[in-house]
Amino acid sequence: IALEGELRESLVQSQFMLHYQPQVDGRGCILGAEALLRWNHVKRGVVGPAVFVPIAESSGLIIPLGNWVLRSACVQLADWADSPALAHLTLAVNVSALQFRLPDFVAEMLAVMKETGADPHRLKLELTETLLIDNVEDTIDKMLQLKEHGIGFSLDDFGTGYSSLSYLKRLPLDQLKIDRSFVRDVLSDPNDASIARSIVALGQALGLGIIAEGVETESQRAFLAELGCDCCQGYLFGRPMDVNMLERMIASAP
Ligand code: G
Ligand code: G
Ligand code: NA
Ligand code: MN
Repeated sequence: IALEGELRESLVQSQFMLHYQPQVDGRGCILGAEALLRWNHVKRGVVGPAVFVPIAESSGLIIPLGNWVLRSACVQLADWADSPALAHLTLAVNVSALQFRLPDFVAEMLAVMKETGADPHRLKLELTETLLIDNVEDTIDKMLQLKEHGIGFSLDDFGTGYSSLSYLKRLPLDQLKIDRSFVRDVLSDPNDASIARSIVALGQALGLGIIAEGVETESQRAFLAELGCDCCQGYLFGRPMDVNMLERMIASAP
């Protein structure tokens, strides 16, 4: 409850920021980044979303906060578009199911794109399987409307939730994200290896891109590449970092 009040106050005082974690292709080239929300708390220091997103969701603050995230991400995309070295970058943004379910989410998203001048083709929304539990029709409808404008969709934390394969088939997704809980022990746990292999096969069968998250070692990367998953995100390539660090990293890439 104390945190809820502080969250509300922080939104007013703009104590939030986005960090960016690189997403790379099979050659290690940075294709883009995932935007990850951070709370720069006056006393606690930098607080991660695992702590405050649940509170923001239960209090309804996730809506203004989520709007701030979308707007900030789009401002960043528009800024990159002006720089030849950065204009190709895509940005993946996490959207809470609570926000995605709002009747005016599509209108809001399109207004943000228009006001910021961000290219919708560079924006990827990360959704979670929670959206598949009820009102799948509404989810599909909204996704189709946004896809018409060029926005892409990635299914986050795939395999950890409630996804039914019949829904998966119907969702107009672009990408599946292999959850880091399967990546962690992919070399030592045959079950995790089987799950990763199955997710890759499923993605390929459905014509979807695959990205693995939580890739920390070169052997994990090589194993996933062998399975057919080239795109990766994880500490091996970079921790979530501020935008200046990301831009410097790209500038110094060979
Ligand atoms: O950055 P970190 O690994 O601590 O993120 C923890 C979780 O918080 C991840 O599951 C991520 O999807 C979620 N998260 C990060 N940024 C945002 C955001 O801007 N909005 C929402 N809704 N969730 C986020
Ligand atoms: O699924 P979600 O969007 O919540 O995942 C993003 C979270 O995973 C962020 O909190 C980020 O800090 C964390 N993360 C990113 N890369 C790695 C990694 O290589 N290893 C571990 N353990 N966590 C990671
Ligand atoms: Na995510
Ligand atoms: Mn995830």
